[in-house]
Amino acid sequence: MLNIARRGVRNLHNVPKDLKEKCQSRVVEASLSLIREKAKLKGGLIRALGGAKATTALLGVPLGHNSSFLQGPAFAPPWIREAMWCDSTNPSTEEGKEIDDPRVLTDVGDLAVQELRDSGVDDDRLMNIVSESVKLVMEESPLRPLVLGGDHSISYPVVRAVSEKLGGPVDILHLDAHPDIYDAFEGNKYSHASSFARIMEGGYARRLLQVGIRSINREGREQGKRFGVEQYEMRTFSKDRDFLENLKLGEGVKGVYISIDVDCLDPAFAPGVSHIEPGGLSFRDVLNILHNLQGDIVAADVVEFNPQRDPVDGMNGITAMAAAKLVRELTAKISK
Ligand SMILES: [Mn+2]
Repeated sequence: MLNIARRGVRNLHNVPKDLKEKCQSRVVEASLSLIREKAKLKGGLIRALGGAKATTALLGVPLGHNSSFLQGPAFAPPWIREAMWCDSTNPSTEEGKEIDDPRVLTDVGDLAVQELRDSGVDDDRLMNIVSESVKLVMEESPLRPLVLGGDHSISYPVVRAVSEKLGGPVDILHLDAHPDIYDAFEGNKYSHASSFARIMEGGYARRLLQVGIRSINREGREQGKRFGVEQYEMRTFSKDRDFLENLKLGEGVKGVYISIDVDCLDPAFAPGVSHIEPGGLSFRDVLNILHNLQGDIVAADVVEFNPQRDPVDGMNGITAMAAAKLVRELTAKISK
């Protein structure tokens, strides 16, 4: 269960190549068809209701095998959804949006990542499929994707899709304990520790602001300089707070993308992550940054929640509720 990377894929060695390719293509098409049809259904409903200029659409990408340590984030999306709709709280976000209004929030379900990998789809193709699924959501005005990870490797294909679909770069606000900007990690260019190197190389972001950083080495700083990344480290957060709580982003580009690694939060607030790194942001710090941000949020992701490390047996644990509240507040930020 822990090591899902090794499931499935290696059992296909004896299948004839042409049969394997034919079956793979059908699994790929079936996976994308489900996302496409759900996006059409939800988009049609919202357009019929009228009055929405931007509606947040959840898209789960349960992918965990590009983690360098644990793979539990592959199991996160259903836990986040359950916590979002937990009766212990109500559907109102802090600033008064109602997430049970389909014009504010809808859901197109999860991409069938494990089924794709079980059919032998490799990562080059899988990343393209993730991008394709994001574009299918964006096809259906007024839907805007809020992607539930998954490990942080998914941000690369998601941001790429958003930028390609909108026809230019975005500004990215990236909240994380780590810069995730290694050229490659343990030989994996798709590693969850390398997603922002791929994004910057691709020219998908004009500005990249990294906030909450407190585990960074020389390569992380050098890569940051190389790509012109604005890295705000926790050790200077008290000095940077005023600036970070009054951000204005996305002008002159296609909008703002927000990527939240749950480990940006101090482990006191969110212990259910793979890489526990003390000295992080409080939940209120993150909300202040989000609530006060000015800009058109075109898409977002919440990644790296690891339900296998959340207390209370993962059952509505504290980190699930934290991740869910981040999703709820991001929903309010995106929808209009
Ligand atoms: Mn991280």
